[in-house]
This record gives sequence, structure tokens and C-alpha cells, in this order.
Amino acid sequence: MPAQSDKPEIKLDAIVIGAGFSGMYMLKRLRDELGLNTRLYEAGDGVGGTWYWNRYPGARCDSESFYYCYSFSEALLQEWEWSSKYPEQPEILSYLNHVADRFDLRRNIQLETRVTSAKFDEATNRWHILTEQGEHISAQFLISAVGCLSTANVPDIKGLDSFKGDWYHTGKWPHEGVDFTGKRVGLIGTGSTGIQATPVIAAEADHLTIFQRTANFSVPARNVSLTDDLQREIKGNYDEIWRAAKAGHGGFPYIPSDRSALDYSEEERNAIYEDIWKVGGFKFLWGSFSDIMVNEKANDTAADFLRAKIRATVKDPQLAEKLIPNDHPYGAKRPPIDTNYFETFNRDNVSLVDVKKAPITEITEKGVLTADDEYELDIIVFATGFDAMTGTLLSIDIQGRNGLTLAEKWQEGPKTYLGLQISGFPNMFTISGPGSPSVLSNMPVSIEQHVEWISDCIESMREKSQNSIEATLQAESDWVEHVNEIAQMTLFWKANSWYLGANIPGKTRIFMPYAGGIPMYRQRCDEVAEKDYEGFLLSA
Ligand code: NA7
Repeated sequence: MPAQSDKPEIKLDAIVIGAGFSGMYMLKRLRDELGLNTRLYEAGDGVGGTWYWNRYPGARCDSESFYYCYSFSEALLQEWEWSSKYPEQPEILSYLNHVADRFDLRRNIQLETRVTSAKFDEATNRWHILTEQGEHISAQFLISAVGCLSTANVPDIKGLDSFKGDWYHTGKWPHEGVDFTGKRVGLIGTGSTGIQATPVIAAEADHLTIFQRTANFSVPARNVSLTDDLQREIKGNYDEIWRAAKAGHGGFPYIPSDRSALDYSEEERNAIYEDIWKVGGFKFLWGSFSDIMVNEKANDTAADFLRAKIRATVKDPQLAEKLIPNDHPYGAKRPPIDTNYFETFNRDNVSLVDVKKAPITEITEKGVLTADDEYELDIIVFATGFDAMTGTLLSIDIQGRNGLTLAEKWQEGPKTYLGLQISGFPNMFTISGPGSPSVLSNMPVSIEQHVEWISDCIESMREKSQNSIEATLQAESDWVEHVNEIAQMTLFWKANSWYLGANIPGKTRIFMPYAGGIPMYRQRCDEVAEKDYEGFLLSA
């Protein structure tokens, strides 16, 4: 059923939703390599996706800049200068703006345009979308590049409207910034975002109160500037960096370890941890021992090492104990990377409130009320995360074959084939969709793999005069089962994380990303393509 609109229908070959890393590269491939009449629709008034919206203090990337970027253009790799290993959000946003200009993408990007519905018309094999402005666009292909962490989760706490101060969610940060000088600030949430924001807000605010529900492990980033020498070395070594990143389990160029943490004495093991901890970053998880995410005893050794670091850093021993996680394995929640997070608790103007012990009951006009106290605040910052992986897609009214809506289809959790397609929704692709490595990986590596797979698939369809592609129900349910089996072999199940949808009240608890690693996943996707898109139904 075509969408209803007063405006004339705009007819395209392909529609892309979202102008982040994925959408921009998808547009480039479809337009420049396949010659498709493609248009990208973006809700924000600029490109950048995650890096457009997340402008909170301290926002920076947790993967090293020189491989948290596109690899598809050697010229781009050579010309772009990253200032440091872990650049802040404005620099990543400038990079993405540079990409938009350099590849002349803007002429096919329509900003400030939120897609509200997408309906598939079986008679013509075309998707019809409506935008918030009432435009009606149709295309053979619909590609979702809406991102995995793009629907902010502001918890439904009684009384928020009555708060007399200002409040913000980190994922929808005001472009003009927020001045914390002289303010009493409350920060709710100690995930990656809260951990990045804490030291920066503490340095500016009169007082910062951190409301912690779950204590978190964190490894120092140890950011350094990329000197000219380092830049030269990196730029001369890009072939090897990308080869290693694409071969690495999580899309990082770390040499995979085949050692168990339990093969060593405590002393030897801690010496190895110490060396890696001094390097910092994700290497602690993905470049130390082989079994940290699959063997609880091995994981305990890493967790204990990090607990000891918290005790050694936080001067007040009682406060240190409050900051030490004891209810989930290290890495089972997305592991934060920090710059002086635990050190910040040694400041006089920072305090910690344990809201697991005394939950937040209400926001009052003065501040935050917990079960045992009231905290007067001028500003509340919600670093409370996202309705991850499914929230944004489900916020669009998507209707596939036979009137089946995506909300109905995913009632019991997301079901996809390879995280790329959904049975019942022909000619629609999801970049870094649930069921693919996505958030468990260095995102640009996963994104490029998906974009290239999708554009190769569309190219092959056009060569063979095929009009429609749809994952079969069987292939989809086999893949869902496989994703589950792999996740069950890991420790990811042992935490209430957003990977499982556990952060959103009422959301079905199911492990959403694919935990088998990029190499295995890529191989499977390639095999499927080589076998004439096995598991998909293609029709002329
Ligand atoms: P996360 O990782 O979902 O963290 C959200 C934090 O907010 C976490 O500490 C939550 O505690 C806490 N939270 C959520 N709701 C509440 C309520 N109602 N009360 C108190 N505390 C709450 O989001 P981030 O933005 O930090 O990171 C998301 C990803 O973005 C990150 O992993 C990177 O990939 C980039 P909980 O742990 O659920 O007890």
C-alpha cells in the first residue's frame, strides 16, 4: 500500500535513512559505483550521526582514531590528520563533514527530515516512505543506516517536569554547550558516557553528584597526541593496520592471543595485565588472554586486577568499595575507556550516591529524591543510554509484506538474517542490524563490510535483472538460533546490559549483537553471496 501524502511522489532507486558513518558510505557506493538514483534522509541538521548528536562534555571515541575511520579511500587515509589516539567528538564530526564534502555527498542528503513511515508495496516491489514534512518518496531499495545507539533513553522518573533547573540527555546535547560553572550538577548513569563526562564536568562545576546504579569497570585510555612521526608511521603502515583490524575478533588490529588467563601463575598473569593496562584502551579486553569473555574464572582474574586498580586510585577506601563492580563479569557490559574517571573521586567537589541501595524515587523541583535523601541540583545530566539496536527502527512505522509491521515481527525481540535483512521485508537492508557484530566491534570496520556486501548484492541483482530480495523465514530462524547459541557460549548473558535490552523496562531480553567475531561473520556473509545469496529468495 503506497503511503498517503498530498505531495507528489518522488521516485528513486534507493532510499538511505541516516547520515552517520554507515549512511554516507552507503550513499556513496550506491550513487557513485552503481549509478543508482539515491537520496539520504537525515533527521538532524548536519551529518555525523552519533557524532552529531553526542556532544556532551568529554565525548570522544574509544577506538583509536586511525582505525576508527573509513578504510575505503587511500587518499582520504593519507590526507586526514588525526590529532590524537582518542580524539574528541568535534574532531570526529569534522572528519565526517570532510567526508561529506570530499565525496560531494551533500547534494543527495536531505537534512532535517525525519522518516515517519515506510511501507512495502508488493505489486511493484517498491518501498514508500513518508517524512515528517509529509513528503512521499518511493524506491526499490530501502536501507536503514539509523545507528545502534540513536534513541535516547530518558528514564520515566516521576516529577521530571517539575524540576526548576535544567536537564539534558547526553545523546541530545545542546549545540551551544552547557556552562556548568558554579552549578550543582547531578549526573545519572555510569556507563561509557557517564564515565567520559564525569572528569570534565567535575572540573567545571561547583559540585558534581554522581548517581550510580551499577558500578562499572573501566580501563584508562591513555590518550596521546599523534606526532608527525607517529602519523608518518601509521600512514606508511595502513595496509597492515587494516589487514589486522579486519582479521581481529572485534575489528581491532590487536594480535589475537591464544593464551588462557589460567595458564599462568597469579604473578605472571598480573604482570601481563599490568603491561596491557599501561597501554590502555580496549586492548585490555581483546588483546590480553583468549578466554576472558568465555570462562568465568579467567574473567575473574581480569576483574580482580581492575578492582585492585580502583582501590589503588581512590583514596577513600569506603568510596573505592562503592565504585567496585561485583555483580557482573568484566566486559559483559560494554567496557568503558576513561581519562581520570576514578581519580575524579578524589576531588572535594565530587560525591557518589548509590542508587541501587537507595533508588531514585522522584525528581522534585529542587533536584533528585532517593529512598533516603534529597539532592538539590541546578542541572541534571542523564547519561542513561539508549534504546539500543532496535529503538530507532521501531520508532518508524515500518510495514512489510501482507501488512506485517516490524513492531509485530519483533515483538519477541529482533529477528534478522545476518543482521542484514528481515524476512517479510523485501528489498530492505539494515546496516549493523541486530544479529551482526555491530556494537561488539570497532564500528567502521563492521559498517564498511555491511555497506560493501549490500551494494555488491544490489549490483548482482541488477546484473541478473532481479527485482526483489527477501530473507527466507528458515534462514532467518536458523541465524537467530546461531546468534543465540554463540552468545550462550560467552559471559555476555551475565549482566543486565543494553546488549540484552535489559536497560529498557518491558523490552524483550534477548542478546542482540552477534558475538562470534568479525572474521567468522564476514566469512559467512561471503559464503552466502558466493552461493547466489543462499537463504534469500530472489525474484525477477
Ligand atoms: P549505558 O551503557 O546504557 O549506561 C547507562 C547508565 O545509566 C548505566 O550506568 C545505567 O545503570 C544508568 N541508568 C539507566 N537508567 C537509570 C535509572 N533509571 N536510574 C539510575 N541509573 C540509570 O549508556 P551510555 O550512554 O553510557 O553508553 C552507551 C554506548 O554509547 C556505549 O556503550 C558506547 O558504545 C557508546 P545500569 O548499568 O543499567 O544499572
